Amino acid sequence: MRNPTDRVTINLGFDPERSYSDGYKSKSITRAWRRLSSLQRTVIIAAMCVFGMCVFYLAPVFRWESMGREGRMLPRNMPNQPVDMLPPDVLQNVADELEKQRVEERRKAVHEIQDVLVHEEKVEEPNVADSPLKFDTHKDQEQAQKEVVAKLANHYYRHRRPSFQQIEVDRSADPRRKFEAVVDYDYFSANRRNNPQQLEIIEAFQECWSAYKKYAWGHDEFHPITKKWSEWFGVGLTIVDSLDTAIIMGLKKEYDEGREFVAKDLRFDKDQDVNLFEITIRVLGGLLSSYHLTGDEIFKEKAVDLGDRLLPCFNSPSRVPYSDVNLRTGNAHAPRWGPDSSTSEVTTIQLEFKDLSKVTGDPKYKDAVNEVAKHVHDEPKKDGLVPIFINAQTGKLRNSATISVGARGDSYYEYLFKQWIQTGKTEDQYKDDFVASVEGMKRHLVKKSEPSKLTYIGELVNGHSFAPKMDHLVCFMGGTLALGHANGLPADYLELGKEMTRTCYEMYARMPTKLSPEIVYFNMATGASDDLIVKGADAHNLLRPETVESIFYLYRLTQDEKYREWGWRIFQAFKKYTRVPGFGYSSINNVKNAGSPSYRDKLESFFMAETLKYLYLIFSDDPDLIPLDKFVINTEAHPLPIYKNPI
Ligand code: DMJ
Repeated sequence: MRNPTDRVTINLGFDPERSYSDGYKSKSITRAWRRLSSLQRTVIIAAMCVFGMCVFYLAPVFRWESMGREGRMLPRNMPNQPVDMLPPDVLQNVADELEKQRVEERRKAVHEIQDVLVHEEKVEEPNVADSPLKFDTHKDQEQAQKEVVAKLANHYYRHRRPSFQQIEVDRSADPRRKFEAVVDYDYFSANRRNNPQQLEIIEAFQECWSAYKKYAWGHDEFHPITKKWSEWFGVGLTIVDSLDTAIIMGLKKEYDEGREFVAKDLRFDKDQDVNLFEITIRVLGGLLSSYHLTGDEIFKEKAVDLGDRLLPCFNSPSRVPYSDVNLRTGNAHAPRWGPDSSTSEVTTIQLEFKDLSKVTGDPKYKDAVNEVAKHVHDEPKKDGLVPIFINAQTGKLRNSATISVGARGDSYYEYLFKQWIQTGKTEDQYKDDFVASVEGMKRHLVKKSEPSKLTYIGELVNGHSFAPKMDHLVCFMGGTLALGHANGLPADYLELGKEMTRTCYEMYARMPTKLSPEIVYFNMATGASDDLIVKGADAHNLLRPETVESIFYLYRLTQDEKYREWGWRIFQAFKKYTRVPGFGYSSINNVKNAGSPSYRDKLESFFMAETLKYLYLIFSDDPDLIPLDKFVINTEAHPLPIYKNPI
């Protein structure tokens, strides 16, 4: 082995100790060179070539290493000597070390990609083990794999930090990553494409938005005939309620306008009584959904402020919340019209308050609503069915009240099922109560009409007398049952869901305007000529969403094109009879009078929040747009994340 201090000496024929500063001129170097023999000249040229090559190949490496390679230490065994003095074995060691580092770098990069893969799999992969959800059945496997790979690559490059030595993926850069279940989706991507049906639905949304903006901006509701506005909560309800529809439709301008309102003008410090249920599903739900879809903290901030102001409702002796509260004073009370709260109202706040606890990490919101849910769970019921009133003082369900899946009862059943979904099917008491209630419905409420045998869900007046009456509100049930089946509930749930959705569609198709009335009675007498009876006082249409909501679920889950046809016919009927050209849409008084349906002069906020959103989604071919195994959609059509554990 060679001694690292060994030298190769070449005699150049001049005194190496003397320098240019001693007065030598370049001429003397030329003279000295000429005095050398040709052998000496060849040796010198060869040596210079070798030296030059060494400098060329090794200097960049050593400059990189000696700079610490952006913070990294030099190879531990690297001697502190000039490069041209390193013996080959040392050079070999250095080269080996560098190679090891390169390999390590690659290994870490591979791990980083694998980490992303694992994370993406957690996020993206439908829970096929316990769910019969069949997304993308139309795609062949190869195409699906390509898409997954492309997505992973995109994700990886989006999250990669600029300098290669920083190998940790910084997930906090994208706030949406905080929500374990939410898929990355670029709602405002220039690459998004809408089909002609979606474009027409977007046009309807934009017409409503711009008329509201011109005449009612910042107020709760718009009246498109008189071009006036009205207040309910005084919080710009239409903006907050419909903002996530703008996001889902990819409408950046409308989203920016709404977001600016929320950031600058949305205030809850108001001497204003509000209904706990209505403001929760529309405003709290709308803020939380916009937060989840965009990751913008302003929505969370406002949601927390509102949630805190609603909490005094739960300070009742029974913990069943009062129906109303003053946003500024926190004074909570029963409704002006009576001592009871509606059963559906006290049981349709759970998804939103639990989500608020999840995003803030503060359990106080979920504790409040879980107590109510537990209380109602423990109350005696009629085969899983509940009367539509509950007393906040005593906590007792009013057993003499009507049992209905329509007004004041509807979303009790909906939120039983959706609470089970929200926490990844980990809290079976909700599913069990839902299943019990569906069995109760089958036993007491589900009937068939004459002559067409339309399946419907009637009511038990005063808790015992059957009435063949169904609110349009009940029409959410078809979609919820279908989603139940998609999440493992029995096949007859899907069948009942399909039958109910057909009946609800018939409630539109059989009217002269092709729009459903608010309430329908079903003919039970054999020999009757028509299944549907509509009383004069029930013939109005408020632009409600429940039927298109169910059509959305049925289309997503079965891909049966007839649901798109139904959705399109309903939308065309809305356009024909409820549109106020240039000013959006209005509820109407009489669906039985195609010649003069007569405007009620109100654009309900749920038309933009729900009806147009579901219609738009019915025509979406993009399975990543609000996937049903990642989002649970609240009763006002605001998508919230599905989590994996109890909240
Ligand atoms: C909406 O506010 C919600 O869908 C609620 O659950 C029932 N009523 C309206 C729409 O009809």
